[in-house]
Formats: sequence, C-alpha cells, structure tokens
Amino acid sequence: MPPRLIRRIAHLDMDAFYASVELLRYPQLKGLPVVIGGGRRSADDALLQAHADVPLNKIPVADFPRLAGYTGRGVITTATYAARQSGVGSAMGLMKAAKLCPQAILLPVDFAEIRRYSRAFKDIILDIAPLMEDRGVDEVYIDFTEVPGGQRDGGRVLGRLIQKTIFQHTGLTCSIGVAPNKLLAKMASEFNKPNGIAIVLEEDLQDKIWPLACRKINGIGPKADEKLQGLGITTIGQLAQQEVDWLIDHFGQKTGAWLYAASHGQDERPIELESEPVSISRETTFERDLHAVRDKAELGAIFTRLCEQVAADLANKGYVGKTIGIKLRFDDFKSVTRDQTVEAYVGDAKTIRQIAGLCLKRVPLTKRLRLLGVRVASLMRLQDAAETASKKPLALSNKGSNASDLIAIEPQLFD
Ligand code: DCP
Ligand code: MG
Repeated sequence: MPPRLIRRIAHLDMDAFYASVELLRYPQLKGLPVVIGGGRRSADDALLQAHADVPLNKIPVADFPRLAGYTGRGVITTATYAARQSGVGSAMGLMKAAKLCPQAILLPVDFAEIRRYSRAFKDIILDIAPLMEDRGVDEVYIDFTEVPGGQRDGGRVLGRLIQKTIFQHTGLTCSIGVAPNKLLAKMASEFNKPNGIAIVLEEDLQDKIWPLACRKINGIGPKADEKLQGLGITTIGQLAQQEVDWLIDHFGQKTGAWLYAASHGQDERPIELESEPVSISRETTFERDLHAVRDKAELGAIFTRLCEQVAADLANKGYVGKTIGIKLRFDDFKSVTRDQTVEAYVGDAKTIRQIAGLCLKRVPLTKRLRLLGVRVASLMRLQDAAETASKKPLALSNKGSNASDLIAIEPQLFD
C-alpha cells in the first residue's frame, strides 16, 4: 500500500507586486526605493513625453518623479522593499511617506499591466500544480499534496520549482508558505518575504505560530483584536491557552469555536478551484407582461440595459465572447432562445445589443413577454483574445469589424 500522503497546502504571495511589475518596465530602478500610489499625474506624462525617443529602460533614473514635495491626499498602494526600509508601506499617506523617504520614486498603478502579470503567474502555477485557488490579484493557495516534489523537504522542492519558473517567465519573485492547511500556509508565506519559502509542520505550532500576534490569523481583524487585547490576549499562544467555552462566552458560538480551532492550527477548508465560466448572462422578469409593439420603448430600454450589464460583467471578469444569445419567456410561460455566433470576439454593449437584436428578429413576437435575457457564450479571456488578434494578419482582424458594420445597418426591434 502506498504511504498516506501528508496534506500540504501552499500559500503563494507575490512580492511588492504592483511595484515589481513597474520595475519590469523600468529595470534601472531595481534596488531603489519606489512607491506606487496616488493617481496618474502630469509628472508621469511629462516623463514619458520627455523621453519619447528612448526605450523605457533607458530613461535616466534622475529624471523620474520623486516623492519629495508631494502634496495631495493620495496613499501608498505598495512600496519596494528598499522603500520599506525607510518605514513607508501600504496605506500610508503619500505626504507622510514624502517626509520619511523624499528620494523615493513615485509611480502610478497600471492596472492593465497588473492584470496581465496576475494572469501570467497563475497560468504558470496551473501548468505545474493544477489544484489552485485564486485569492485575488497577487495570491493563491495551491494543493501540493499529490504534485511531484510537493512532499519533498516539506514541499520546499516544489515551492522552489514554482518560484524559479515564475521568475524565468515573468521576472517576478514571490514568497511561499507550505503547511498542513490554508490558515497556517497564509501565515507562513510572510515568514521569509521577499523571495522566500517557509515550511510549517504540525509540530511547529508552538515554536513558529504561538509567538505571533493574534492579528496574524487571517480573519482576526482590528475589532476582534482590540477585544482580545482587552481580555489580555495578544499572542496566538495566549489565545490557545483559553478554554473553548470561555471563548464562546465572549465571542459567541461560531467565532469562539473558530478562534479556538485557529489558535490550535486547525483549519479544514478545502482548496476552491478556479472555474471558468461557460457563459455570462443577465435576465429580468418584468413587473407586468409587456407587448413587443405596444411596449416597444420600455422593452427597448430594458434590452439595452441588459446588454450593458452583460458587457460590464464581461469586462469585470475579463472575458469576451462570440456567441450572443437571447431568451424570451411569454405570458403562457413558454420560453424560446436564439443565438448567433459571430466571427470576432465581442464584449462591448453596443455590439452585443446589435447581435442580440438580430436574434430577436428570428422570434415571432405576437404573445406578451414575461422575461427577457441576454447571454454571451463561447468565451475567451480578454487577454488571450487580444493576443490572438494581434498575431493575426491585419486582413483577418478587419473581417471582424466588417461583420459588425453589417449588423449596424440592420433595423432593430424595440428601437
Ligand atoms: N494593495 C492595494 N491596497 C492595499 C494593499 C495592497 O491596492 N491596501 C495592492 C498592491 C499590492 C497588491 O495589492 O502590490 C498585493 O498586496 P500585498 O499585501 O501582497 O502587498 P505586496 O505584494 O505589495 O507586498 P508583499 O511583498 O508584502 O506581499
Ligand atoms: Mg504580495
């Protein structure tokens, strides 16, 4: 019989993520104090304009905007480790930071670039270890248990492989904690930041976890922490000394029991896998049944609104699609659907509305309507679609816009 595998869960968190992404563009700033925050300023545009004739990595360090003299209400989103040495960090006001570290370079956030790298590092992980839970822009949980190398040296071998591969492909570093569960892994990933790996085993609880402040438990926020401090409890070890009933008396059944389990390093939560949506849709049931002709204006407005909502959902989730569909339910509760697949991926409300309008024309609209829905399927990640389009010869991508031109001249129902 094969030996029973120890459950090994990793938490991976990118190092100074937004700042590190900027350093890829401006490698000349490596090792310098850089803070990211505030809005885009005239100084940022001026920098690029003044150096329009040189590659970004050749812009002299001396020309970058500095924190010194900053006025305004902006806050720091993140700071490089060099800047953190001066005591600046996330959520600090930029004016305060300017006093602590005036020489720091100040750059704005480029969200499109952040999303691109976020997707890239997650795809690299998925290639190596398929059980990954997406926890936001710069962190994930990974189940190491059955992945080759995931048991070796407590998971360190697989951790190193993932770090190395992410770095080779993106130039970014990350830190990894490996532990028997998500709770401990999340704490461990902070132990050796940046570019570090930390292993926490069950038997390490007393030495590595109990000395930490209660706030280090993901889920104990400032309010709960204040209450714990009021009860004389500052470390996880002190929390673990309390009777579960005493904790329940003070925090209620659910939180009390959870505090007790957490302080003893217990956490059974599974890894929740990322699931790709098959389609994105919106539908609405009307307050009263509507007639295609008599209530044309109202229906038209609702139809447009649904398309706008679907377009916004697509944008938020980062997808485009090429099958546009509608769903209608009549006053006799019978439903019909129609859809149309177009050549180019679309995501904007206007094009979705045009194609959905064509679908609508294929349905006889004699009965009154109870419900209207709009759906976009055959999805592709926006970024992958952009990359595919940019690799296509120009003639092919032109075809897509011709298709929507054609649609634009079709008369619309409900208009
Ligand atoms: N972030 C933000 N607002 C905050 C904190 C963070 O917008 N109050 C953004 C900027 C960070 C990113 O989220 O780059 C990830 O947050 P982290 O807490 O992981 O911070 P960093 O990755 O910047 O640094 P670390 O190396 O400590 O993980
Ligand atoms: Mg991070």
